[in-house]
Amino acid sequence: MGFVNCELKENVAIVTINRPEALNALNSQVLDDLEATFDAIDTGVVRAVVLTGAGEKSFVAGADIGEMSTLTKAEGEAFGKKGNDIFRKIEQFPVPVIAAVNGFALGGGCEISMSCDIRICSENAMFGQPEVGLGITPGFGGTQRLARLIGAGMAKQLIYTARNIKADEALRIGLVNAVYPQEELMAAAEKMASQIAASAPIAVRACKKAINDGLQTDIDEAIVIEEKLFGSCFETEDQKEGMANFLRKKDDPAKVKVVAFKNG
Ligand code: CO8
Repeated sequence: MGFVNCELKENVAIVTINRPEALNALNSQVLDDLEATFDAIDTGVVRAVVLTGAGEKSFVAGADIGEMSTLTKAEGEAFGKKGNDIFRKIEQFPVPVIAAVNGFALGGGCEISMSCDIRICSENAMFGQPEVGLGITPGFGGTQRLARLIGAGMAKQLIYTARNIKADEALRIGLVNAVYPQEELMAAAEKMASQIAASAPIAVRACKKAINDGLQTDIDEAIVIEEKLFGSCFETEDQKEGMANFLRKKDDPAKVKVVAFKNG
């Protein structure tokens, strides 16, 4: 599809933002293609998504500065909403999304990575919110998600100074979970996605919802969210089979088997 490719590898979808001539910068068309791609993913089959950028230089170098340069106040707000709606869709996507950050993740690029569940990156990755250097604020969720991920103090420092950081610093402050040589990044992302895909899918979805929804509320409500989602797992085939397998193992270790969880 246009600026976004989607490849299915068993239960894992690999979504690639493909505008390398502009370092995968997000213009309106890329955002539309991204939304259509996520809408088209069959979550009855797909159990994890890997999001990356085409080429070896850039994940996403930001929102398209040329397109933004002439926006009016109202158009700027509408463009911010367009990006935010799509990034929120990714954040709330029923199955986990891993950002495989293969280079620049600046402005909207850092922001889209933060709407994913997990970030891993290559050694040449560079993260940052350079917007104040362009006379704007981070407008695709950066002022909100960066503070939630790495704490308000560090987020404010990075945003106010517009300083870009390399992979090792991103790892140190908890913005990414791991750093790999460029040539190993996609294999690592796909391996992690396959591990997620091998887990009980209803339980994984419930975990994502419990963590995301729980983080938006106080601990008392959050615990109730967890209880309800925990309860919803019982009487699924996966719960019955997962627990029966454990009990079989205890009874006779020779009966151990790898459970092929279904979507049920
Ligand atoms: N927008 C448009 N085009 C871009 C962008 C971008 N963000 N980034 C790179 N490109 C284009 C360049 O213009 C260039 O095109 P051309 O070959 O036609 O001149 C091509 O990609 C290659 O880029 P460079 O030649 O600049 O490559 P370098 O290796 O020299 O530099 C950099 C790479 C450092 C990444 C450099 O391109 C750069 O600084 N890019 C801009 C990074 C940036 O500031 N990103 C933040 C943008 S603002 C943002 O994302 C706001 C999000 C919220 C929006 C809310 C809306 C209301």
